[in-house]
Amino acid sequence: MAVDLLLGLQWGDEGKGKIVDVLTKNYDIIARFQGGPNAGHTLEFDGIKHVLHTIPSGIFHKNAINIVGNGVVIDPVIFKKELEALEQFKIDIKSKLLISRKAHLILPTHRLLDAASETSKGKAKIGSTLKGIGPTYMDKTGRNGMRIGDLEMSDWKEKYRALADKHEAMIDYYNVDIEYDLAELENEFFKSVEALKKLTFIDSEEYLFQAQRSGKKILAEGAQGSLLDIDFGTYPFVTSSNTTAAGACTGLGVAPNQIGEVKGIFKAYTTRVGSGPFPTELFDEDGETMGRVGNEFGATTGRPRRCGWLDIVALKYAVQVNGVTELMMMKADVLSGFETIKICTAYNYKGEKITHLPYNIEAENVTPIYSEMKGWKEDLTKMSKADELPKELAAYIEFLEKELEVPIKIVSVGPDRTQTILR
Ligand code: 2SA
Ligand code: MG
Repeated sequence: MAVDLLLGLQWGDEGKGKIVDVLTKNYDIIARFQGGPNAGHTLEFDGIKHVLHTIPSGIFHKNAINIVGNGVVIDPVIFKKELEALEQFKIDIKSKLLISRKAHLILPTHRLLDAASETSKGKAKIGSTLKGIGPTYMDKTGRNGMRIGDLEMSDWKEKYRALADKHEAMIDYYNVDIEYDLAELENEFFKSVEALKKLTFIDSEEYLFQAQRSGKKILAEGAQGSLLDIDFGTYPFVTSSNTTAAGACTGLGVAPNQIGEVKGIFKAYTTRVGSGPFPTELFDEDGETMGRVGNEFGATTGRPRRCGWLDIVALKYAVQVNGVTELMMMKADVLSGFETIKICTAYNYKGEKITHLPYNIEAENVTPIYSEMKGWKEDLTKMSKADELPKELAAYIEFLEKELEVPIKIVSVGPDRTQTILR
């Protein structure tokens, strides 16, 4: 049985949480494969709005098993808070939420190192979420990290101490002014580890292998977006994991020939939070309108997101890198009321017109070339069928399908589970 993927095709915040929640009824297992508490996956149903960070977005469905895969990095402190926020829903966490022993741990000093690194960069900072993501993946690839499975060993506190001491020396090296009380942070960390240890740890690759053999339907849930991928994103303004399709293979232990549908999700416009190039970014009233109507604030940090028109050049690149087989367009409702909709179909790159994503997309090298389409005025949020959509939006969708050469199967017209149109 194949493993389907759901991935963000832009700079994150495409609406992955909502779509996983909508799709979970078709799956037995939802598995996160990369990233960590830098993610903010927002779900809305029955008048409730809930933000998940590390826990997969299938957690609200009675029958789905949720797996935190080996490619994920876990901060016990944040994880414990996520669990506490779920208590009101009376979910049987012990059987519904399984954690890979190979997932790496974010230590308090990883968070401090993230802050020290960002502070030392000044204006050139990445705009990280300060959750310790970069330093934790550095320790993973540097072969110094601590894993969930270590917590089952008797000497994990010694391992912890050695690594944390090394981190403290590294923080000193940065020579920046960050204040912290490590004893207090560690106290909270150790308490949270005890809470985490009550959960079910598994050899997730074996679990998933057996699940595939017995015909279980599995959906791998991506975090962040393709343009934040450590290899294919706008480096160095990226996150520290592979957010693209290949990341699901390494982050779960799923063989490439077991990947089925690749569901790519994008907003009808573009947003980015944090630093880095963004060719179609708007600094005018239109950008302000998108941010306000779309409520574009970081779900983890609350930072305002930068907004701009849809960038087909970048989107096509993401479709190709991921091998997307189905598209899902989110937040179409936010574009209602724009007289004209602009779509970036090519770049002027150092004086030449190009339609692929070049190595360097900094503003001094790239100017977007736009096509324009007539906008629509109708409020979409109460619509439930594809044939109700205004003809201008239908034309926009058709244009995108032609450019991207992949069908758009879902159009989302609001944050709630029910505001989802299937095509
Ligand atoms: P990090 O923390 O090291 O992964 O940051 C590196 C860059 O990756 C960006 N990044 C994100 N971009 C969009 N959404 C993310 N999740 C949260 C959300 C972010 C928030 O859902 O809104 O609340 O601010 C996310 N996580 C990481 C980050 O902005 C850096 O540019
Ligand atoms: Mg988000």
